[in-house]
Amino acid sequence: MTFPCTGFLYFSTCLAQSAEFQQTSVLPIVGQFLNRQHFKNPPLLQQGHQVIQNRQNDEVDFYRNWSDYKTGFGDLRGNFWLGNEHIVSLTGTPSMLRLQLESLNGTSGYAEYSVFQISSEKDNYRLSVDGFTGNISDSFTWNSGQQFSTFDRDNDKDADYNCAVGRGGSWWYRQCTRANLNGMYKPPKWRRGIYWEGFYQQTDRTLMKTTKMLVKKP
Ligand SMILES: [Ca+2]
Repeated sequence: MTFPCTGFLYFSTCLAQSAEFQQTSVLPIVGQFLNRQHFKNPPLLQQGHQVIQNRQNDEVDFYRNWSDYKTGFGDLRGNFWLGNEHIVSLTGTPSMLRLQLESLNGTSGYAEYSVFQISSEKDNYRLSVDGFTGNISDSFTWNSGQQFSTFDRDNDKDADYNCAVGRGGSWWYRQCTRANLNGMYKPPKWRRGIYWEGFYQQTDRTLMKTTKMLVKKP
């Protein structure tokens, strides 16, 4: 028997089987992601969690331009960025962020932020994040107040350097960052790789095997 792990059914059945997603809210957003012409009307999170970023292997290139990060890319069954426009909608009401990280050597950790919001594109998706708890370092609050950057839209704080190019990813770079979860799928000893300061030092700088970012409602 073939399990119907495609499209909307994938999220409503397959993904929901894992313990961490037992509370995941299954939203029409999944079908819309797969059907880009509907992206202009993103639905809002109603309850539970919404995964906004997931990485588990190198099948999807995260070194993408502004437009791709705006609308989202990848495969919702694997590696993806949900899209900044969707995150704006999701965080339009009070939201929390949870990050789950796992290194190739098996070390895992999490961080939670009781405040998470990004502003509109007019303000270059500026980040507001605060209220850290977790069992890894806080490597994200430092970026709060900073606008989003991609290699083709340099909004970072370094006038002489393009952090997105230098770090091989897209993030709320400042000058530049202590976390780089959209970096290249390479070990953090490589400057453009995925990393989370503090965590990669705990894990002997091995590859960050999986990352997950979830928006939660308090
Ligand atoms: Ca710059």
